[in-house]
Amino acid sequence: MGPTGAGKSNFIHTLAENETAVGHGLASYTSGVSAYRLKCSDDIDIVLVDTPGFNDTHLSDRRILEVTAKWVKEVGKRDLQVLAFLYLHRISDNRMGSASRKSLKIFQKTAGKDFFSRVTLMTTMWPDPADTVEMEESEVREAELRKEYWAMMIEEDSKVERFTNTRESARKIVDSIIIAESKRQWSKLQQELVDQGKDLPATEAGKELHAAYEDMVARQNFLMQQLRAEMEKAAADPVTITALQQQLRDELVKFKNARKEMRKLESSREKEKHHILITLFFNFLWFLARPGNSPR
Ligand SMILES: Nc1nc2c(ncn2[C@@H]2O[C@H](COP(=O)(O)OP(=O)(O)OP(=O)(O)O)[C@@H](O)[C@H]2O)c(=O)[nH]1
Ligand SMILES: [Mg+2]
Repeated sequence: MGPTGAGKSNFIHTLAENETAVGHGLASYTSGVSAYRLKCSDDIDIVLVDTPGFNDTHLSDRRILEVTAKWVKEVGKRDLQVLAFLYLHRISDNRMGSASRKSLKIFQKTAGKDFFSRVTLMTTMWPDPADTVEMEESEVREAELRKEYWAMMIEEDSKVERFTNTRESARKIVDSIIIAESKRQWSKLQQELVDQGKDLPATEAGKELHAAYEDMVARQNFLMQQLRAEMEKAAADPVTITALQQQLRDELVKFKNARKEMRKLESSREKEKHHILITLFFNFLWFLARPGNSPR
């Protein structure tokens, strides 16, 4: 798992030397969950699962979580468990942007704290070691990730690995996971969906994404208020007004989209509760309105 363009498909492609779809350019690539079988030894086969990354250019984050959850649930029903998670991060990113932070938070809720010991935090896109300046900068970023963003997971025994874009490097990482995995344990999302029968919005990962949409809706709202205030000030300047109107229209589209996605993520149980209350209320009104019950 990991944000779009982190190198998930490329890692599997390098390891399994198969027809995995690897993206080119800046657009997101993988749109569904796909599984690839890899023979590690005579008696060990592993299945590598590729997922679409958050902040995809084509799919909403809600859809991505849904697609992933569906897969996790299906395999869970067949009593198959996720053995380990690999979470990928581009070391070439020179700052931890909001998209990467959101992706990490949702991932943490997907795995659950009890599963952190089975997570490998893997950095991709390492520079050529001969480029000492780039290498030093990347190492500083890796130290920062360890100290700040990944600290809580490392404390719970998540591993940190560097992927250097070779088959040997990929194999070394997978081998260390296989060696470490002796105990069976369910990931948080799988426990919630299969064992506890929760629907996606009621899971920790679903709630985290809902909170991210809430923030987005509030931010968009604030931006629109600012634009409206600016329009009032610029009332005498038609060119500025036209430009601000266009900006406002764009923000409104983003606001509506975020609100729509957020509502879709509202627990169907919550909706059910509201439905029951409304039905009870109308039944009560109907009871009052019956001739025998009408006030004298
Ligand atoms: N140099 C280098 N390039 C990489 C590495 N990992 C991925 N790439 C390149 O980065 C681009 C994106 O990689 P993908 O594997 O498609 O990314 P992804 O995480 O699967 O992205 P989505 O499918 O959109 O979620 C591709 O052009 C890869 O070849 C790496 O470690 N080093
Ligand atoms: Mg991909």
